[in-house]
Amino acid sequence: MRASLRALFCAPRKSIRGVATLINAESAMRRANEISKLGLGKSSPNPIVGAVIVGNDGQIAGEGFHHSQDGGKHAEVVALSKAGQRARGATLFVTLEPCNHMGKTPPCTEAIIAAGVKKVVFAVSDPNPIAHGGAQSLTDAGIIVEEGLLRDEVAFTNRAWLKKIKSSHPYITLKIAASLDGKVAALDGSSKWITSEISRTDAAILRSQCDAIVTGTGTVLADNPSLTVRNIKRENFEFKPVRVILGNREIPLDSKILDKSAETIQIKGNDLGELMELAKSRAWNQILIEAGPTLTSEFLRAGLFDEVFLYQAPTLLGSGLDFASQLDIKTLNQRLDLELLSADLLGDKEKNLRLHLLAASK
Ligand code: AOF
Ligand code: ZN
Repeated sequence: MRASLRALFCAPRKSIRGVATLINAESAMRRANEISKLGLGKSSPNPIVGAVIVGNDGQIAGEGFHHSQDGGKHAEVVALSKAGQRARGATLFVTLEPCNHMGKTPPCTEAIIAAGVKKVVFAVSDPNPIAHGGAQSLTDAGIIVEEGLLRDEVAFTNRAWLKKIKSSHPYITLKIAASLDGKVAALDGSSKWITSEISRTDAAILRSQCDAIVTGTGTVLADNPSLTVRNIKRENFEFKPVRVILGNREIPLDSKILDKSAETIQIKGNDLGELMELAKSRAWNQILIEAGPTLTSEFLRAGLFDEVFLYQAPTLLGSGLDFASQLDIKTLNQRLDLELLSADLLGDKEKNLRLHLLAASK
């Protein structure tokens, strides 16, 4: 931690009855990072952002996160209005550099200056050319500005939007549910259910965080999935990611994916470029691929993925269908390496494994 931050906030200490614990700079930013995640799946085309205001008494005076169902208010403005008069002389911790532009809402820099905030600490500078320049405006107004506290952690949390804003392409998450030997179905095609209920609930959280869920006609015909988000309680949000079907085959009109519970878009053929164009035109931050071996292999082959969530059940399916069976790898040096980020055990009695992997070059 930088010396100046240390000077402003005492280190956290044990709470004595009646004396609340003071919050230090790192904890405040960590809190901002945590609450920013509440906006996942509800911020597109905008970023997820969290803001925490620490008052002169060293206590949290207000906090907020960005989501689209709040008139598009930015996190800083939500936190400032919660803090009210306590924002005067306070420090604002925010995950993204405050915006400097008149967009859907007025510049956050103006609101911060007007509220009498003394210091602003942000984690990641804003790469959006329209909004950029907040740090300079705040400095010009005499506010102490510090950048970079928990930068890597916060940038990882906001990785989808940061990728989208820099490349115009959405962040692509592949979800795979397989047996221990990497099969997504038995030889006869039966596949319901390989992974446990807890794994499936966990995967539903992934759905809730994405703007679109992509599958293939093969999966629609084999499994008749609805690809909706059910039973996810977060801030009373309703999650309705767009469902996208790729492929040439006709699907029955009464397929669940064609029901009214969310928008569905069909792309004839397997042109991933067309999907990328659609994502760009909608400014989606993140898409989730929940498809069978053919389409999953296509994304892997094309390098069109950023991360993989592989849910594995401790069961063997022998000569069933491999999730990457169409990946035409003939020799070891053609292999596709991924970076293993974490491996978690899900469940209690019936345990599954969740591997979180990143595309190796990212
Ligand atoms: C947000 N929420 O909490 C912050 C943002 O389209 P606008 O006018 O809402 O502006 C969006 C830009 O503002 C966004 O791309 C980012 O650069 C900046 N900061 N945006 O949606 C927030 N702090
Ligand atoms: Zn703003």
